[in-house]
Amino acid sequence: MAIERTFVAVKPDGVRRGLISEVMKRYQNRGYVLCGAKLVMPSDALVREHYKEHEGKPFLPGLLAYVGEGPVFAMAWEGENVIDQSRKLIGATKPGDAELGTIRGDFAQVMERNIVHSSDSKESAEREINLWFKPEELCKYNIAASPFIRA
Ligand code: 3AN
Repeated sequence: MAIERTFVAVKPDGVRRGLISEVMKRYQNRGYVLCGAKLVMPSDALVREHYKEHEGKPFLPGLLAYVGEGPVFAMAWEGENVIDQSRKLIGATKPGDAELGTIRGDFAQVMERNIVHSSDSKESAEREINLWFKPEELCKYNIAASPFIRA
């Protein structure tokens, strides 16, 4: 267990459905610390780089068009084991497999409009935070409730 940072994004469907605050609320309720946040109209190059692991997959063009349309609400969150925990908060990639109570389980129906992204490993978290944020856009601070959240 360790304090980590992860990259989370509300995708264009989530932004256009007015779900930014709903997504943020779930991370804040859990006691995670918001380190960076911004609304972005991403360039094609940025979206392509973000999804480079999917190069060559048949769904990539549709994925690039969906996310590339923007806006994307990009966030970095910090907390205990947050990379894995954030994946649990968002739920399974296929909303039909996502548990109720997760973001995708509560708000999405299909994989092509699944509202949020969250890094799936330490390496992806570091890569994605560096891709979407400049170092000066990230803040390090303690929230007032931290003594009650972490022992
Ligand atoms: P996750 O977003 O849960 O990390 P990934 O990284 O496997 O899932 O996929 C990234 C995004 O690509 C998904 N959120 C989804 O929008 C899309 N995607 C993944 N697999 C498929 C697929 N088989 N068909 C259509 N879209 C897909």
